[in-house]
Amino acid sequence: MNRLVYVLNGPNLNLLGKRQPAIYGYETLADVEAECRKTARDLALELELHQSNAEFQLIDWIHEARETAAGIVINPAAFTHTSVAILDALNTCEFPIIEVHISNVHKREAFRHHSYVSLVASGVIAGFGTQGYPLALQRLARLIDEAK
Ligand code: CA2
Repeated sequence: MNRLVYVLNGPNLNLLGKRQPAIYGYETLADVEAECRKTARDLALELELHQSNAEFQLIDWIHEARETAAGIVINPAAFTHTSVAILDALNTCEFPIIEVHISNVHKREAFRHHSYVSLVASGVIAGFGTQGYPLALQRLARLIDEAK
C-alpha cells in the first residue's frame, strides 16, 4: 500500500522563523519538517519534504509525486495566488491534495483571497500557524485510508 506523501513549500518559506514572526510565527522550516516527520511516523506515512523559491522546481516535484506518491500537502506561498502552471501540474495528479497556509489569508490583503490551488485541493487549511501541516497530514492519511 503506497503511503508516500510529498510536503511541498513555496517561495520564501525558507525564511520561516527568521522574519515576520507576527504573521508566520517563530518556528523555522526545519522545525516544521521535524514536526511533520513525527506526525508521519504516527500515521505510518512516508514523507518527501521539499522547499523551493522556483516555480519550475515545485512543478518538477509535483510531476515526480504524480508517478510515485499517494498525496501532496502543499503551501505554494505566493504562487497560490498567481500560478496557473502549478494548478495545471496538480490537475494531473490522481490523489488527494491538501493546501496549507500558515496565516489566515482571508484576513489579509484582497489579492491573497484567491487561490488557483484551491480549485484542485481536497481541502484547505489556513490560519492555524505551522500546526496546519500536521493537521493536513492527518487529513491526508484519512483520505488515503478511505481510498483503499
Ligand atoms: O500563509 C501562508 O502560508 C502563505 O502561503 C505564505 C506566503 C504568502 O504569500 C501567502 O499569501 C500565504 C508567503 C510566504 C513567505 O514566508 C515568509 C516566512 C517568513 C518570513 C518572511 C516570509
